[in-house]
Amino acid sequence: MSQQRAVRDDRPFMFEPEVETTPRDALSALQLARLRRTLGQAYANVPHYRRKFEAAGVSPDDLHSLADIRRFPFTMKTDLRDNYPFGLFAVPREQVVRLHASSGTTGKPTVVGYTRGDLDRWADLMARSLACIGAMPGDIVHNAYGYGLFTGGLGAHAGAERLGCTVVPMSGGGTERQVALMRDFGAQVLCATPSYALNIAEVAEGMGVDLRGSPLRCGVFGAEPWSEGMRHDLEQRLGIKAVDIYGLSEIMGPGVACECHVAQNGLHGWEDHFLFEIVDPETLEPLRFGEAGELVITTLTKDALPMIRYRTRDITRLDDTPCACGRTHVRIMRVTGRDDDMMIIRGVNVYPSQVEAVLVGFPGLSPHYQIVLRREGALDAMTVEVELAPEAAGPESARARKATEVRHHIKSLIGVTCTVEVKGPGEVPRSQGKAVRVRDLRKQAG
Ligand code: DLL
Repeated sequence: MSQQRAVRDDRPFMFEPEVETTPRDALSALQLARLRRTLGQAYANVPHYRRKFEAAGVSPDDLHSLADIRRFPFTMKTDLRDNYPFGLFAVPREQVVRLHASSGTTGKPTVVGYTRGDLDRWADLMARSLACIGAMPGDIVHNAYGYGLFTGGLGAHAGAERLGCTVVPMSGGGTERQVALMRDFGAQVLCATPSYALNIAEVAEGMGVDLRGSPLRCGVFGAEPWSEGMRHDLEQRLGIKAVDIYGLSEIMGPGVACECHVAQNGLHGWEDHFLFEIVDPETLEPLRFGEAGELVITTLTKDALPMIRYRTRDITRLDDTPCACGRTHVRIMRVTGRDDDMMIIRGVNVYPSQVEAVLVGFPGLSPHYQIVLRREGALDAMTVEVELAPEAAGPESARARKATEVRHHIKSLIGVTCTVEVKGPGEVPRSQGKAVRVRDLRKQAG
């Protein structure tokens, strides 16, 4: 009971209330001091940064205000690859107690490392994020993020333990068993990618397990773009509050930013540990609060792998207006896609999340979809494969009518002409982690 009351209070439960509500000017002063230290460490200990700073004609002594960060060069994923595996570490490798890596579709993986102190701060930030999302000490946390080189599983695990929760370390896959254990243990919090959470909801329905009537209260969903429609669908099917969490391995992992369950409107970026900027992805000029562009992050407390002005490729905007939850940290609005996920179909720029926004909640459809890209002559062509809802199954002619309807909606809402294939229930592959939204057949076709 007391847990439920705390969640409904005007001032919600916070893991580190003083830091989370620090006035913005004090937060900026803290950022400046920590930024000086980080730039100094990068310059002194990482030859790559020293070379890049010197080529740009700057040194850490040139930083007098936070705005001076703009004089420093950007860091990109290619810098990590070029220095594979450990070349960007700012401490001797022996002080690195954990490695993670992202597979990457081409070439070498991106390797990241953590000192014991880095892991400690990550666990604190994840505990802070989980509490922000609505988890409470004592909750049973069912963690279906993948364990291993991916940061999701171990990141959420450490945070839940730090918050004082009981963690069930499931990882992804074996969905029927996941549902059975969620029911048997009475999980209150589910950590998963939104696409895998949808898979879990569907399997539970198929097994006749009503998670809506279970103690499950909140979903900690991230690691891939998702839409408001998907949020609504997950909340209805699971009987929870579905809350967004953001992060990336290069910066830390999950817990760089998360929504609060109070407003569910933008993700608080933890500014005592990170400096956030938005730049125009073409000109790289800084943009103001409210303007959409590429998110650039500088770490302020990472020892093993300081990142200076890391270009995330994620497109979003920042909002520094006060939030109903009382937290003062800037809000990063929902990341709708990466600029490298953008497709250009007959001259129109399209993100997969725009297609999702049309499909989720569309009468008679399930929110399972894939986008297939093919080459037709000199042009790229897009086929959207989407599934009929089980209760909407009907004759072939009904499917064809549904496909025409969806095609018209995509044309009128996104402005792009595509083919739509309506598949039978279960025919679109299910996700066990990050969903594969786009199948690109253009290269195979030659
Ligand atoms: O996905 C870390 C994570 C794990 C975040 C669990 C949240 C929950 P990476 O595998 O390095 O790390 O992928 C990072 O995933 O640059 C975004 O493009 C995307 N991404 C992560 N969270 C979100 C989100 C983890 N909430 C990349 N919304 C990022 C949209 C997201 N995209």
